[in-house]
Amino acid sequence: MKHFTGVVSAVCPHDCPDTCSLRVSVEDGKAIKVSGNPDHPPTNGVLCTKVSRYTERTYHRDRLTQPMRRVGAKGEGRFEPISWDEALKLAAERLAPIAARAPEAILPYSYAGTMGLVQAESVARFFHKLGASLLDRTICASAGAAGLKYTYGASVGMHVEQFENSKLILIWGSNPIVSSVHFWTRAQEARRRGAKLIAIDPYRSLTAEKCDQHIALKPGTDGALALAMIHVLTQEQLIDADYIARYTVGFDELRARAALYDPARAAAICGIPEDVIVALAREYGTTKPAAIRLNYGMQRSRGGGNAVRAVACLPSLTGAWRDPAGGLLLSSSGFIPVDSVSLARPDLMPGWPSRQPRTINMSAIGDALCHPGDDTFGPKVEALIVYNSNPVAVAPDSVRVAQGFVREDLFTIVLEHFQTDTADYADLLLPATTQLEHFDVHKAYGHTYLMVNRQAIEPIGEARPNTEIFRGIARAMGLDEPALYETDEQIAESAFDWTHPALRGGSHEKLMHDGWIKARIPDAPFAEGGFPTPSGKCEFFSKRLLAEGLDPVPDYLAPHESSERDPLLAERYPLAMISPPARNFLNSSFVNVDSLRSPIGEPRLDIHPHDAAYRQIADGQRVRVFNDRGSLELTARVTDRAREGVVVGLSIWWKKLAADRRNTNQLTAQALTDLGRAATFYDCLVDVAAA
Ligand SMILES: Nc1nc2c(c(=O)[nH]1)N[C@H]1C(S)=C(S)[C@@H](COP(=O)(O)OP(=O)(O)OC[C@H]3O[C@@H](n4cnc5c(=O)[nH]c(N)nc54)[C@H](O)[C@@H]3O)O[C@H]1N2
Ligand SMILES: Nc1nc2c(c(=O)[nH]1)N[C@H]1C(S)=C(S)[C@@H](COP(=O)(O)OP(=O)(O)OC[C@H]3O[C@@H](n4cnc5c(=O)[nH]c(N)nc54)[C@H](O)[C@@H]3O)O[C@H]1N2
Ligand code: SF4
Ligand SMILES: [Mo]
Repeated sequence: MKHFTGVVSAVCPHDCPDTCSLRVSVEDGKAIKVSGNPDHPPTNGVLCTKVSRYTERTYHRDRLTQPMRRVGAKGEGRFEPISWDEALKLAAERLAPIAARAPEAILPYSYAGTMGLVQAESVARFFHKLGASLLDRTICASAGAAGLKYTYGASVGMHVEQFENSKLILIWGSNPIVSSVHFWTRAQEARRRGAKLIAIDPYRSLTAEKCDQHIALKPGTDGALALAMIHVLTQEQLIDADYIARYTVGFDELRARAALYDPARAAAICGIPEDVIVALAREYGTTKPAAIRLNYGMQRSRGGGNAVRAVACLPSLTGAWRDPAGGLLLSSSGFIPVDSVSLARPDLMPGWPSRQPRTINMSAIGDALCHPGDDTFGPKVEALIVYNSNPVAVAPDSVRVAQGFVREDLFTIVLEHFQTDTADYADLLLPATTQLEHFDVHKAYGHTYLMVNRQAIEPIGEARPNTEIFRGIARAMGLDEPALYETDEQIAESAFDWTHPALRGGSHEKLMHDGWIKARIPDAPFAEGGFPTPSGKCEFFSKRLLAEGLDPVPDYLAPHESSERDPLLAERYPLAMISPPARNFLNSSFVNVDSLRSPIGEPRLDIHPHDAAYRQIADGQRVRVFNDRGSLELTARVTDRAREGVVVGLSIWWKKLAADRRNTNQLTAQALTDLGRAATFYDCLVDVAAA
C-alpha cells in the first residue's frame, strides 16, 4: 500500500443522502484526487464542492497524527504527545474502575462524522460490553423518522431516480442545491420535461430562488399548512377514494382534524396568503404524478414529528403512490436490511434483553453532563468518549454544553481528525483515520445501494481507525469478549441481512467483488399499499401513538418559542432564528479547510430589510444576536432572502474560527420535539442589535 499507484473505489462517508461512490486516484501511496464515480448511477460522476476537496482535508497541516494527553486547564486545548501504549493504558486505567463501580457513568457520544457501518455503528459493542449508558441519537433526524414510522411504518419512500418523471415537485424544508445535489440534478431534469418546482421554506435558499414558486412560511408551521391542504383536498374531492379505502386507515379522523384548519386559519398561522394555500392544494391534487421531497428542515421545531406525519398523509390521500414518479421521499434507509444486532451487539449488555442501561438524549447533552446524578437520572456522568461528532460546536445550548465539558471531574476521550472545539476539552485526544485510510461498508438514506469503501492510502501519522482504537482499549482493559476483537472485514461480513428479500441474489462476497449492490425495491413501492405498518396500510390514525398516550392523528403544534406558546418571550425576542446547513461545509466538518471557508469569510446573519431598519442595522454591520441562553456576534446581511420576522445564520461554524469564538448554538435550546425526542434547532427566538 505504501507505494501503491492506481485508482481505488471508495464511498463518501458524510451525513448526506447522496452517499456517492468515489474514485480515489493514488500515486506512489499518496491520494492525488477524489472524483465522482461515473459508473455508479446515483453519483453519475459528480461530487459536491466540499468532497472534491477531500484530499485537502486528508493532508491538512492540522491533522492529528499522534495520541495526546491534556497538559493545560480543561478546555484550554493544550496537549503533549504520548505513545499509543501510554494512551491506551491511560484510557483503560480511567475507564476500568468506573466500569466496575457504575458503568452507566460512562457515556459514548457519537453521530455521523462517518456513516460507515463498521467505523460508526459497530463501535457500540465496546460500550454495550461495559454496560455504559446508551445514547439516544436524536440530533438530526429522529422526529422525521418517528413521523414516517407512525405513518408508513419505516423510513421508506420514492426512489430518487423517479423524480425525473414527476410533473410537480414540492421541495419542502429542503435545500438540495446545498444538501443533496444529486437529487437537485433530477429535479432540474424533471423541470426540463415540464415539471413545476415549488419550494416551501421560510428562507429564499439557493434552491428556493431557482424554483418556479417559493412559499415562505414561518418556521415550524408546516403542520398547519399540510392540514389546510388536506382540508382543501377533501372538501373539493381531489382525493383518490379507492386508494384511501384500500390502503389507508383513519381517513374520517384525519378529515375531521383537517376541518379545523381551513385555509384562512392556516394562513394566519403560517404567515402566508390564503389563496396561496388553496392554489397549492389544488395544484397538488390535480397534477399527476406529484412528488414531495421532504427534508429535515421542517422537523427541527416542537411539532416536527406531527408536521412530517401530516405531510406524509398527502400522497396517500391523492393516490400519488400509484405512479413511480409520485409519492414522497424523506429517507429511504428503512428499505435496507442492516443487521444492527450483529453490528452493535446489544446482546453484550449485562442483563440483556430484560434490562438495559439508562438512555441519555444527545440533544440535551448539556443538561446531562451538568446533572449531579440522583435516583431518577442515575449516576453522574464521569467518563465521556466522543467519536464521529463535534458536540461542543453542533449540540444545542452551547453555553450549557461547555459548562458540562469543562468539569474537572469528567474524564473525556475524543477520537478525531482535527483539534475541534470538542477536542479542546479532551483529557485524551486520539488521532483517527479518514475514509481514505480505512475500510468500511455503507448504506444510504437517499438511494438504495449498499456500498464498499476500500482503503486507499496508509493512515496519516499514527492515526488509527475507530474500531482499532476500541480494540486497543478493550485489550488494555483485559476484556475477554471475542466480539471486541473482530477485524473490520469480519464486522462487515455481518453488516447486512442477506436473507432479506430486498437483498435476494446478493451476498457479502458479491458486494466485495462488485463494490456495490442495489437493493431490490419495486419502482412504485406503495402502488398497492403494502406499507410496513402493523396494519399494512398508511396510518392516518395510529393505534401505536394512541397506546403511547399520544395524539393518534396528525396535528399542528405551535413552536415552543412562539407567541402562541409563550407570548411574553415572543415580545422580548420577536425574531425566529434558523441556522440551516451551509453549502461549503458538512455540519462543522470542512470549516477548517481554507479553500472552503475563505470564500465565505465570516459567519453572517441574514435579516429582512424591515427588521433591520427597525433596529437601525445596516448591511455589513456587526450585530449582536441574543436571547436568555446566550449571545454571539455576526455580520448582518440585509436581504429579503430571510422573510420578515426570521433571521438566518447559516451554520455550523467552528467556534474557535469565529472572531468571538461562538456559533449559533449559543442561542439554540435543549427543548425536544413532539415525536422522536429530537433537537429543536429552528425553534429559537432571538433579538438582534447593533454590536
Ligand atoms: N453542504 C451541506 N450539505 C449537507 C449538510 C451540510 O451541513 N452542508 N448537512 C447534512 C445533514 S446532517 C443533513 S441532516 C441534511 C439536511 O438537509 P436538509 O434538511 O435538506 O437541510 P437544508 O438543506 O438546510 O434544508 C433545510 C431547509 O429548510 C428550511 N427550513 C428551516 N426551518 C423550516 C421550517 O420550519 N419549515 C420549512 N418548510 N423549511 C424550513 C431552511 O431554510 C433550509 O433552506 O443535509 C446534509 N447535507
Ligand atoms: N445550529 C445548528 N446546529 C446543528 C444543525 C443545524 O442545522 N443548526 N444540524 C444538526 C445536524 S442535522 C447534525 S446531523 C449534527 C451534526 O453533528 P456531527 O455529527 O457532530 O457532525 P460534524 O460537525 O460534521 O462533526 C463530525 C466530526 O466527526 C469527525 N469524524 C469524521 N470521520 C471520523 C472518523 O472516522 N473517526 C472519528 N473519530 N471522527 C471522525 C469529523 O472530523 C468531525 O469533526 O449537527 C446538528 N447541529
Ligand atoms: S457530501 Fe453528499 S454530494 Fe458530497 S460527495 Fe458526499 S455524498 Fe456526494
Ligand atoms: Mo443531520
